[in-house]
This record gives sequence, structure tokens and C-alpha cells, in this order.
Amino acid sequence: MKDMAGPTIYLSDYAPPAYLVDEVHLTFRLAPEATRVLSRVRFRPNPEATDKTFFLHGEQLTLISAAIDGQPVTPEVSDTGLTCAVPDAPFTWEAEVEIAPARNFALEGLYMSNGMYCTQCEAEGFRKITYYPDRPDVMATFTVRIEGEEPVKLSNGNPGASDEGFAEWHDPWPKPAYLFALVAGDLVNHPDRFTTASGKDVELNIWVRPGDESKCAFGMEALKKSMTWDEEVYGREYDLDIFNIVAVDDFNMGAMENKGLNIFNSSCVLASPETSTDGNFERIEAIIAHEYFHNWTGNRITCRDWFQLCLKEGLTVYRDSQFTADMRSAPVKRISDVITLRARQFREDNGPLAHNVRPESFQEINNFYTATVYEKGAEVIGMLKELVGDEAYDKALDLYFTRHDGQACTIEDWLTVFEETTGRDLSQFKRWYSQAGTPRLKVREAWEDGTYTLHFSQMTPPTPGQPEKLPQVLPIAVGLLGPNGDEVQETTLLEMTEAEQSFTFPGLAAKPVPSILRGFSAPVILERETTNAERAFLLAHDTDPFNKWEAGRMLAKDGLIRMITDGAAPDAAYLGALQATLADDSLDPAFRALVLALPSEEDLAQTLFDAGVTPDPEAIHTARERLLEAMAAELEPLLTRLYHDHQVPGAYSPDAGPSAARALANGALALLSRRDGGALAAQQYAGADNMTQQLAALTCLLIAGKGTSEVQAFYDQWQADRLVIDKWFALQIAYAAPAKAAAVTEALTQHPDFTMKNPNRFRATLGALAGNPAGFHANDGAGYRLLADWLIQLDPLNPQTTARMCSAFETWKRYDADRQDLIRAELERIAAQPGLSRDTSEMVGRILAA
Ligand code: 0A1
Ligand code: ZN
Repeated sequence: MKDMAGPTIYLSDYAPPAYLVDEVHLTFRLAPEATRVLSRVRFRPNPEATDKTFFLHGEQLTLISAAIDGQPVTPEVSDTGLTCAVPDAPFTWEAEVEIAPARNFALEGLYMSNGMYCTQCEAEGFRKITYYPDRPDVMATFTVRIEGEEPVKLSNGNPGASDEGFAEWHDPWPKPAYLFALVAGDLVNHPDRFTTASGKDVELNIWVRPGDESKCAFGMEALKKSMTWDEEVYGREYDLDIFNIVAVDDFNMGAMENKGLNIFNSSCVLASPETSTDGNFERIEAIIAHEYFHNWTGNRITCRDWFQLCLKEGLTVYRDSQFTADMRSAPVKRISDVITLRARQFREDNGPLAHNVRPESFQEINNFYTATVYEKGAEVIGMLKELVGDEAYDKALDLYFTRHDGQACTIEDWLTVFEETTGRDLSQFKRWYSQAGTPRLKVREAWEDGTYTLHFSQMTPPTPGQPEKLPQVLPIAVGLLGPNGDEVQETTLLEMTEAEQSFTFPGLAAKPVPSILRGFSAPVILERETTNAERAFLLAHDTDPFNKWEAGRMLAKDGLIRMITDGAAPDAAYLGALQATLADDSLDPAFRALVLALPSEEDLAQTLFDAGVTPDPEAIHTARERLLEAMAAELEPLLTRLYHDHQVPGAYSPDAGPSAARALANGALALLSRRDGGALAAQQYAGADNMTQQLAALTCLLIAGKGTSEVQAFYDQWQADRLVIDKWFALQIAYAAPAKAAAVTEALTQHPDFTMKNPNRFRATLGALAGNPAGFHANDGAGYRLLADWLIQLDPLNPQTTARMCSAFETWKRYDADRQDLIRAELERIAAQPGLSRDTSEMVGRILAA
């Protein structure tokens, strides 16, 4: 797009910083409208630098004074920072600036949330706090003094002196500015302690607003489990005397790994049985682990520049998924991860926002905290581990931690430790970081004289800026089943490196049935001509839980696609296979709940588009509804049994076992509600003593077109709990009938509890609309218009959240010409707003350029 966005930054332009920092001293004199920040920074020239310009980032700051080695100076100040003449030797920089946290609605830098001061500095928010080289390759120790009347005043590292009006903190571990944090307010703590493997005693706290104390216990247990797990599995101990977590209501993302002071969106840490679902509990446990694991992968070893974001995020997501697999069910975790990968990352990779796991340019780095960097970044690590094996992975990680501790690193550093410990050449593997798009993997088979052959070919479609693609290294896990269902070839790893490659399996008594890409061993789209009989066979016999599930999913999808495109009737073979799987009580109820869930409308739209069919959101919705009705009719007795067999007696526990039982029972309830008009759901609603049961029942009532009184009762019961009220907003929109979705959303934006200033509430409302595909894409364009109206209103306050939500439009090229015209008009209307943020300009520009 023209010049509406900011300048583009390129990886290839990287240059080392001109000055390095040894120590930073910061003093904060807190006041909502006029906080003073005093900085004293010890700089020294970087011998590695070629450009010697002294430049400090700084935005939206009022400079009060500056001095070098005690002598006042008058720097040249611009919108983005300042320059100043400095000595060609170590020197001390001092500055005083003024900022207004109470007027910071972007939630970046120092801001206020419910009267509490808090910070968010990743990626480039520190420059809104004071003048500083705000780049991750400048690492320094921080000493912080906070002056203010707030009873609790926190920063990174270990506590120093404190008294009523002040508190001091010192962080001995050098860190980039993006890991700086400060919190001050009227907070209460849930305390605990942890002794590390080497005997170090650590104080732990979760800090919350008064009233939320009872929602901290689960998060604290998750933290202690994470600390133990990282010691046992990665040999990594915690390294400070104290670890603080703070819950904040107004937060753009999930949580932030600031050194020793993690800041969490309250929705990602506060939990209680009455207010949180099983899904919330699992997510909270995973996010606490994720942020904690960053202490080593991100903080002790950080990124040289923001292009290397996947170095910390891909690895940390990979680590947190290993943790969840260990704490709960590994197959269920893998299947759930692949469902999200396909829903979010494949969607991104196959649209206008496709980008490399390591991007090579950006205008606003905040737009690159994406499913590709995080989730595909984690898949790349999983593939690497598959290829080198578990032992070599552990050796490489040990070398990574010892060699790079205290450094700001690159993907090259990461791959080198693997090359050195394994002797492998990873130059082709590195394409996973530099080539966007989801590879298509085609398979053909041949059977001759007892030898079975798989012929593979791979192709990655063009993505923006990358018309030509090269073959990737694909680890393909394969097993073979004999005609009676026995495994005749256990899982073996095929390593594909060419565009076309064949693998043979000799000495077989009969033509086998292949189970390809077990465990989803590579993030590709597998294309294979197969039959539904074979899928049903794999669903019944595959020993690999992922492929067993995948077979059921393909069966469901195939039937749905025929219903959508040919008006076919629900597939009896699918219903039979489903019945057999659900009835098999030897299978984990969580697995059966996943088998019971149909592919989403979004997934079907993408599948149709891939097959060259323009998806009709309404037709997709209708077909899916018809299949659900058929499932309910066909399986009613079994569903009734499953529902009753999986009621969990006694006190609520969020553990995997009881959660799995509830998932299956509530999956059954959703279908049974289509038979009994919601009678059983109403009964469950009335008797529910936890949010999982209450919310599941309410959802069923809404789908059954009932629940008006329960919706009101739910609001009355939970009015004072902002996180539950977010659910209340989201639910009504997510399950609104397509034709009414935009109107329901609009009405809810007029509700007194709606506010666009709180990102959770905004997402619960407008995000829920985007998540109801048939409603959002209703052909009158009302959904598009409403979302665009609100994005336009939010952008001046909170560019980050606005920009992220523009991705609701990223799939626009899939749809028919009328819908494309409607969406283009809305995107152009957003783009034409005077003063549009750099964040939103970049997103809209990239989407429109499709
Ligand atoms: N590093 C955090 C995610 C995060 C990124 C940006 C933020 O503000 C713009 C906030 C959090 C994580 O991976 O958890
Ligand atoms: Zn992270």
C-alpha cells in the first residue's frame, strides 16, 4: 500500500547497537496525570558498532531535563527519540521525563487499570516510559525505586529497601528493556514458597485486587508444578529470591514474562470452580507454565532483534505443550493443538497475512505476535526433535543454555547447537523459518509382490512476496496396518527432502492400510485419495491416537462437504463408525469428546476453498446443523447413556479425569438438547454448582432457541464478576442465529456493561461476532459494517487490539464477489480514517493487498 503506514524495518538491515548499557537506575514518582521518571544509565561505546550515533528511543514523553556526566545537555528530540553529542568513552546519562499513565488507553508503556499502575513493555513499550535504547540486544541490570502512596509497589528482581512512601528493587540478571515491569496499587497477595532443586528458597506471590483472593490457589499450584517440571525435564532452576505474578484486568494479550514479575490478563490467572470452566483451568495452567518457562527461554537467553521472536516464542510454546502433555493426556493435547493450528495458523498461512516463522520485514512488530510465529514456530521445534531424536535434543538444549546464557541470540545460534551436537547439516531444514505457506503433501501408493510403496510429492503454494517455493524437510511418521487391523509396521520416521520421493516397505503378506503423518509429525496438508471404508477402518484400528482421531474427522468432513456441495443426506457410514467409537468405553472420554465434535464452520470453509469451491457460510451452517440433528436422532440412546455414565459426583476438580468426563457428557447433552427441546439442559442448569456445567447447559439452551430466563438469571447471578460477564456477552453472540448475530451484537454494545476500553470485553463482543462465521458473513454485510464501525472507534485508543482484530477480515478472498465487495468497502473505509495507527494501517494494507 502507498505511504499510509510507517517505515518498513528489515532483518537484513540489522546493525549492532552503538552504545551498550551496563547499569540502569530508574526512579518513578507516581502520579496518574504526571508521573516523573528519572533515569541514570551507564553507557559505553560498543566496539562492534560502525555507526556511532547516540540515539535513544522515546515516544510520547515530555523531556524535563538531561545531563551527561552531571553536565546539563540539550538533546535533539523528535517524535521517535532523541540524539545527543556524547563522549567517545563510558559516560553516565541522566534524564527526567513526565508521562501520564491515566491517559494511556493503548495499554502499552506505563498505564492504569482500575486505579492500579502497571506496565507492558514488549515489544517496544519501554520507549513510552523513558528515553532508552529500546532494543532487545541491549541488556543491562536494573535498579528501580518507586515513590508513591500505593500500599504495594513491585518491580523486577529482588526487593531492596522499602518504607511507606517508597520501595526499591534490584534485578541482578542483565535484561533488555522489554522485560522491565512495574506494578503499584492496592493489591492483596496469595503467598507460597518453593525450594529449588539446589535448595534455594523462593518466595512466590500472586497479587490481585481485593476480592479476588479466592481465585489464586489453582494458579499457584500451576506455578509450582511448572517450576518442578522445568527442573526435571530441562534442568532449569529459578534464579531470584522472589517470583511475583500480578493479575490485571486491562491487558492486550494473555500474559507477559517480565523478569521475576509476570503480569497476567486476569482472565489467564484467576480461577475458581464457580466462575471458570474446565477449559479455563487448562488454559490458565498452560499460560502460567508458558510465562514461567520464558525465564530461561526468552529472559536468560533473549532475542537479538524482533525478527528472532520465534526463538523465544516457538520454543516456549513447544515447552508449555510438553508440560501440558505431561500433566494431562498427551494424545488429547496433541489433537487439540492441531485443531487450533489448523484453525488459526493454516488460516493465516493461506491468506494475505501469510509470513515466515522468522519474518524479514515489518512496520509494526506488535502485528507479528501471530499463530505463525508462536504455533508454527513450536511445530518447527517439534519436527527438529523428531528428526534428531530425544537424546540429541536434550544435548543440544544443554549446549544452548550453557553457551548462550546472558546473550541475545538468533535462529542461527539455535540451529548451530543442533548442528554441532548431531553433526547434521540443517541448512535445508532452516527453510521452515524463511518460507511461508503450508506445504501440500500428496501421497500415492503401490503394491507389488509383497512390497508396499508410498510415493510422496510436496508443493507449497505461493504466498505474498514469495512466488516460488523450495522443498522442505518433512518428517513423516508412518505405520502400516494389516487387513485384520493388526499393526504390521510400527511407527517409523520417513525423512522427505525432495519435491518427490518414494519409500518402500518390503516383505508384507498382504496389502496394508497406511497410517500416514502419525502424531501430525509435520504441519502440512495431507492430500490422499482414499475411501471412507478405509477411514472407518483406521478410526477403529489405528494405534496412533492422532491418526485414529484424524480418520474420524476426515470421515465427518467428507460427509459434510457432500452435504454442502451436493445436498447429500447425512452419511450413514459415518454415523455408524461414530457410534462404534463413542460406545467403546476403553477409550478416554476426552478423546471421545474430540471425536464427537464436528469440524468447525471455519474449517469447512477453508477446506472448500482449498478444493476450488467458493464457500457459502450459510450453506455450511445449514449442513452442519442438519448433520448434528441426524447425529442426535441416530445416537440418542447411546448419548443418553454417555450423559448419565459421565456425571461426576462429589466436589469439583479441574483435573484431566473429571474434565474429560464432563467434556463427553456435555458433548452428549448438546445433541440431546436437539431432541428434548432443552429439558435435560434446563435441569443441569438448575443444579449446576460449577461454571463448566452451568455454561454448557446455558449454551445448549441457546442452541435450542430457549434460555431467555436463564440468560437473565445468569446475568443477575454474575453481574459483579467481570470475567463471567465476558462469557455472558460472548455466549449470546457466538450462538445467535446467523441472521440475528449482528443485531444481537449491536444491542450488546449498547449494554451498560459494554466498554471498548477493556480488551477482554471488546473481544467477548466483537470477537465473538467474528467467531460466528454464518452470522459475521451474513449476506447483508451487517456483520462487516458493525465490526468496522467499532474498529474505527477503538483505533485511536488502542491500536494493538484494533490491529489484531482486523484479522477477522483476512479470509475475504475466499468468498463470493458480493461479499468481497462488501468487505473491501469496509477495509477501505478503515484505511481512509485520518490518523489511523501504524498498527492498523499495516494490517489493513496487507489484507487489502491480497
Ligand atoms: N511475550 C508474551 C506475549 C506478549 C506480547 C506482547 C504483549 O504486548 C504487546 C504482551 C504479551 C508471551 O508470549 O506470553
Ligand atoms: Zn511467550
